[in-house]
Amino acid sequence: MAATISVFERSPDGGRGLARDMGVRWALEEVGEPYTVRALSFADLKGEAHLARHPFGQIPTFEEAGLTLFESGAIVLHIAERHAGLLPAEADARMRAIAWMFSALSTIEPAIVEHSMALLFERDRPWHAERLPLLEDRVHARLAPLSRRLGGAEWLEGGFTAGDLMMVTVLRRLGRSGLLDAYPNLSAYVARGEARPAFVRAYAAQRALFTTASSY
Ligand code: GTB
Repeated sequence: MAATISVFERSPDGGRGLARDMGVRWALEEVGEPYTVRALSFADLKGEAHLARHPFGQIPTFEEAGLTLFESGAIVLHIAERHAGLLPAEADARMRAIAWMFSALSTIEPAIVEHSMALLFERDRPWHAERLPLLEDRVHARLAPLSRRLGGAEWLEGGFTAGDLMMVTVLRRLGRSGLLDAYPNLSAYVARGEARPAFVRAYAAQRALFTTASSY
């Protein structure tokens, strides 16, 4: 039976694929697994039915054959563990790819999220202009070593892995901030990820929700 994932009925990103269902969709497309979508309003997210799936009332969730999961990283790891194509077979290489997934979510993403939250919600605060450069510095403190490590390689550990999928997904959240521009190899890395046929299909699928009628 196909997996079901929960997604925003209408993502605040306007269809740019920046919400966390994007990585899950991408992983499912990479391994060729079909899935169905439960599109939820913000009210649905906090209703009892969804809170039973996700304790924090968020997207994404994943359900398949009696298993219900939340946390996009755990979901992508689950997909990668059970299907060929996203993790190397050799044990050490496999762990290195998983380490990059953790790195994307716990080392790189927090600085990016903090920066984007400041742009979205703190522009009218008196301290915004003073705080923003500090947040930009924190993003650069993560991007510079990542850029150095990637160097001229195509992917972080040999072939494309779930580590790259998660890293590209996280870097895409920099959106139009321009912060990636100082790192041409990281910009090219993100573009390579976005050019993968599985990414293109996942992006089109989330965007399709914006061509159908909205409830708000
Ligand atoms: N750690 C969890 C995971 O990785 O799954 C975090 C899940 C999460 O933050 N979900 C967000 C959510 O459900 C959506 S993705 N928020 C609703 C709520 O908490 O009530 C975060 C997100 C939202 C919007 C944009 N955007 O518009 O660009 C980007 C990312």
